Amino acid sequence: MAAATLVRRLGRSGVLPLCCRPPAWDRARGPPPSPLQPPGLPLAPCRSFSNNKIQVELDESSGVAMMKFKSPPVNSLSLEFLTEFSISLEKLENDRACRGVIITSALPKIFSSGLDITEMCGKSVEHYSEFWRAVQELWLRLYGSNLVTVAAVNGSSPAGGCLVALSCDYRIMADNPKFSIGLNEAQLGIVAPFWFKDTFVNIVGHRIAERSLQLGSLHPAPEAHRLGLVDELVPEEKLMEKAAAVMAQWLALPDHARQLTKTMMRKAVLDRLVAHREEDIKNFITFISKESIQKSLRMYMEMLKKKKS
Ligand code: CO8
Repeated sequence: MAAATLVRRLGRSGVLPLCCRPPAWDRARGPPPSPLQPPGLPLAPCRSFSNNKIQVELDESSGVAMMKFKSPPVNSLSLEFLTEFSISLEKLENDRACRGVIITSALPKIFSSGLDITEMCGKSVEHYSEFWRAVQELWLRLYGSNLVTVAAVNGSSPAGGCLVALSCDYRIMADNPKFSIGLNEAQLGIVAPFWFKDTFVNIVGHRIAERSLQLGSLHPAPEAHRLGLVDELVPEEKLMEKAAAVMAQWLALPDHARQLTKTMMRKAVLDRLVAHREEDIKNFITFISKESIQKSLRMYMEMLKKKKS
């Protein structure tokens, strides 16, 4: 399906971030079961849906969904990917059987390479506007989700990929110094917008964020853990087991108390973008349309290609 059609469909579906939606804590649900399948029991009922970019499996007995990015070569966040991602989250959010989602990658070594740079190069103003709205939409939906969100970061995660992880409630990363994570926009000659920065500051604090953003640092996994950018490091083969255990811990609390607390912590940041959304799109278009910025992005893409040869 064309990305533009998906975006229109998303618009019609009335997707709203947590700050604008009625809370889900009035959903009558029983006590939280364990997201780990007990050994020896028949497999729990599982529902799956999948699109070109993302595969989702919901274990109905635990209420935990597994979302896997599967867009080779590097899970870059194209307009189509962002739209599919928002639609998948919306489906889970509206599914009474779902209480939490673990987000990971089906590709080896890469969680997500961030925003698809080709979407920001040599395109029309209308395209930039549509693309940036989709980036905003995804962040509002993920950062404002009522679900428990756990990122199982099983590979490198620059820029927009890092934002996806930062927007979750908890981050577990594979303990491999070759995998790095961070908001490296400055290295591309571009600037992370205020809501990327706010999300980052809320996790690592002002000083670390200030230095890391100015330098466009990509932090190898052990350093990211030391800075608090990721909550835990585990050997790669234990990543999913750990993610399931963390999920069980978070789901052991009553949804309403956890959700109200999350809203209390995140609402101001979400509201800030909601209040300045159109202005933020205009700023993006003005910035990205500058010839000097276009040149920086082209040079960065060339550098990526040269690195291979
Ligand atoms: N967008 C588009 N294409 C990409 C991207 C990307 N983000 N990343 C990689 N690619 C392409 C490469 O060009 C290459 O294409 P081809 O095969 O045609 O030459 C292909 O994907 C594979 O890439 P690599 O060979 O580099 O793969 P590796 O496995 O060696 O490395 C990495 C994977 C580590 C992900 C590496 O590709 C990399 O570092 N990529 C760049 C990541 C990056 O810097 N992303 C930042 C994107 S900007 C963003 O997310 C926020 C922008 C905020 C905008 C604010 C503006 C105001």
